[in-house]
Amino acid sequence: MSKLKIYGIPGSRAARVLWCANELGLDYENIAIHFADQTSKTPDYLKVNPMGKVPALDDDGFQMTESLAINCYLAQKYDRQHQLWPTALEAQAKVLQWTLWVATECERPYIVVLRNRAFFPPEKRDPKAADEAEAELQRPFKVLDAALAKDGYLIGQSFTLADLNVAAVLAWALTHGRFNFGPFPHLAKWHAACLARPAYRKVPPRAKPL
Ligand SMILES: N[C@@H](CCC(=O)N[C@@H](CS)C(=O)NCC(=O)O)C(=O)O
Repeated sequence: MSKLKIYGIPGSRAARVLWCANELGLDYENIAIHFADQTSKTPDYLKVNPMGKVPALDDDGFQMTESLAINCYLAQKYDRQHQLWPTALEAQAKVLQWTLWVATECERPYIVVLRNRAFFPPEKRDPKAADEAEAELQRPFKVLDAALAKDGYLIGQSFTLADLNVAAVLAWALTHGRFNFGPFPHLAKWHAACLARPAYRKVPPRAKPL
């Protein structure tokens, strides 16, 4: 059996998968494919991810892409303690609900904010686009804040893959995006606690953003 391979530099969406693999205590090789150079567009890598994007996974010959789907696979396969991946069907459905929610309701406007406040060179930033995207995020952030108000986690009273996937998508909100989480105290507290987890802190610091 070959070692699990996670393709993608940590300063990319591969960080989401590295975090999950660390939570699960997996032994893996992180292959430093960069999204912004040609390493993600070589014929060999395109066989792994025909989109030419990172991350991608190779688990002893089983290959897949999509950061949040990879995390669902890893948690279902390797979470023997059922900490990240709950046992009840309804709780598993909720993990998928929150995972798809963050991907469809939050990620696009969130990236627009990051790009226009931090990642693009200053002359290419569009402050209006950033403000509009941040305004769009108020509704999902309000929903997230309310969902966290009772127990501090998205499902039950402990950290699951739902928390990991949602927090991972929003991971650079404070460091790069300069979001104001002030109106969302439960979200702010939960987000800080998620990013303080040793498994997240083990992900190497970002050399370059997204
Ligand atoms: N939905 C994909 C998005 C992957 C993605 O866009 N990755 C970026 C880096 S964070 C990338 O590889 N971009 C290179 C490109 O667009 O060619 C996922 O979550 O895995």
